[in-house]
Amino acid sequence: MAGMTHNLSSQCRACGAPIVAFMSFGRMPIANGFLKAEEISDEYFFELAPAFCDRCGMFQIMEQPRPEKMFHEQYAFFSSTSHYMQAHFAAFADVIMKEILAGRSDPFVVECGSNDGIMLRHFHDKSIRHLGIEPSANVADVARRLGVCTISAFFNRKLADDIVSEHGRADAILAANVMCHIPDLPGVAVGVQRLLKPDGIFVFEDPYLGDMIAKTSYDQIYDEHVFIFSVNSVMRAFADYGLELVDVAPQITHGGSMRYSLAPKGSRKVAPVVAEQLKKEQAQGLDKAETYARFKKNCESSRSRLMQALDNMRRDGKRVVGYGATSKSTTVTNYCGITPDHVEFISDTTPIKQGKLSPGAHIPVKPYSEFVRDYPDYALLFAWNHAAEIREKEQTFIAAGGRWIVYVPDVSIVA
Ligand code: DWN
Repeated sequence: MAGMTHNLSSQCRACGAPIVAFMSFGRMPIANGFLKAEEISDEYFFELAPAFCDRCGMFQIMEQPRPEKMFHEQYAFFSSTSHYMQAHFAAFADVIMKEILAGRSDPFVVECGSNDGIMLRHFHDKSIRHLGIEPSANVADVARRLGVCTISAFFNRKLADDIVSEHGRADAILAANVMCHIPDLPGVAVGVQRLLKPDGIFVFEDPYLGDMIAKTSYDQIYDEHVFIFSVNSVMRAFADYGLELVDVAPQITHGGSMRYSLAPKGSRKVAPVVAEQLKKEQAQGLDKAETYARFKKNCESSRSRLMQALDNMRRDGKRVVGYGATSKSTTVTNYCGITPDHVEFISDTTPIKQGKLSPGAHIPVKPYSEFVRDYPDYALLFAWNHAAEIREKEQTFIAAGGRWIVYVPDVSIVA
């Protein structure tokens, strides 16, 4: 594998059983690979094809670009761009402090993929010992400037051992929107097992498979998301490493996520909600191949309906602008065939994305001021997971006659 530009697996990354893709989204670029015009000829592509493991229920992509291609010193996603997400992570930190750390002497918290310090800064503010692990050096720098202790590295068993030698074991290991990015899940599980105190807890959250299937939010599938987890697949993946799933809690973030709490086996009571969620997953058919065949059909129909709407708008001479140059939008634009003829530009508040082109589709990304300067007829809501926050602050756009094009859970035009 060394020297290759991608990880290609025909075996389940969690249990090793053979897996076969049930559909393909086609040739896909790096989701956060915003680029300059002169970089187009070197743009990297891979095949985005998801598979479902019949044996352990793990939903995953077959081929993933090497981590260094995705997470580096020019990483384009900064967690703190959303006010709602800031509030979410403040609340997450609060729960950990109150329910896990309270009463412990000199607790130590480790966060994998700590991004710009959106969660750990709350531990820093309370002078709680903490360590962030963030491979993308530019976002890690933002965290360091806030005073958050951060190292730029990928989490694995070797790093876990190094942390134990230098700081001791952790009372809590946290991760948000990170575990689903790491292809070596067994390596993570061993690392967590070694780093965690016997009475410690590992809490992570990620986009939830049940929501993705129910809403046809296929845009959650892109290079960074090697896994889309379910309660069943997480429970099984960590069980072999002595980590028991003791609690789960659905979250509204990122269009529907799940928070998983794992602890050394037998160290905590398993909350009844774990069994309840497993039942719900069975009722939803998350363990059945036909569910994924139906998902494929739903994706195709979502694509036709969205393209029909955009083609009609183009024919009628309407201006359409994208809202939020999300990672997810890379899957949508490339899978559906959306071009700069359909979408004039994408408005985004992140400076590093502005002035560049969107991956693959090459739609210009412009600052938010361009959106406000001359409102379009329609805004294609790529950042649909932040719809509540965005629609609340864009009342003037609607008052000016603008309309949203949404595609999750259904393609529709809304005020
Ligand atoms: O797991 C991941 C999730 C958590 O974040 C990563 N793999 C990468 C990233 O995914 P994403 O890019 O799809 O995340 P968001 O949060 O949906 O991205 C929102 C984008 O929209 C950002 O570029 C910021 C932008 N934005 C904006 O321009 N105006 C966001 C808001 C709320 C706004 O008002």
